[in-house]
Amino acid sequence: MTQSIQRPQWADASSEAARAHGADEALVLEFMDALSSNDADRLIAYFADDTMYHNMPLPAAYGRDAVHATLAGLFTVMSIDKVDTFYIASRDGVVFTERVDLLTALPTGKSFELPVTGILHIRDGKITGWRDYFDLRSFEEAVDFALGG
Ligand code: HPN
Repeated sequence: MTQSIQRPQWADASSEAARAHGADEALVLEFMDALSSNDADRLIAYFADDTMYHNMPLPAAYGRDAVHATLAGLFTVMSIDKVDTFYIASRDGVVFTERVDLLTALPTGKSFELPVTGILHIRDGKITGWRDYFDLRSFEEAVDFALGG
């Protein structure tokens, strides 16, 4: 079944700012599409060795092995069903995204459309850093499951 996300009223899909300009932004949109594979082995191929991943309300992961473990751990308790990137922009290898990620907590089966601002650093076609900013409590309350411990 194809999952859909209700776009916020302010998200203008016809804006040029919703489309990738340049290789770094194209890579990030490809990666955002790949997230719904929920396959840590596939996703880790996008990352450099000296990388980091930080869901800002949660502990950061440094290095490719730690990023892989974080992704694999997340996918034991939640699925990423779809990522809708409304706006994307970049400068000097730093790519800014404004998105809604449709997530499901596996223990409860409840889904939530989580607004996210994500910043990805790209070097030579690989992710060297990924930080996502979001309201963890809104997710946890909506899906009746605590990721924050
Ligand atoms: N980027 C994502 O959608 C996955 C991050 C996990 C968020 C946990 C609420």
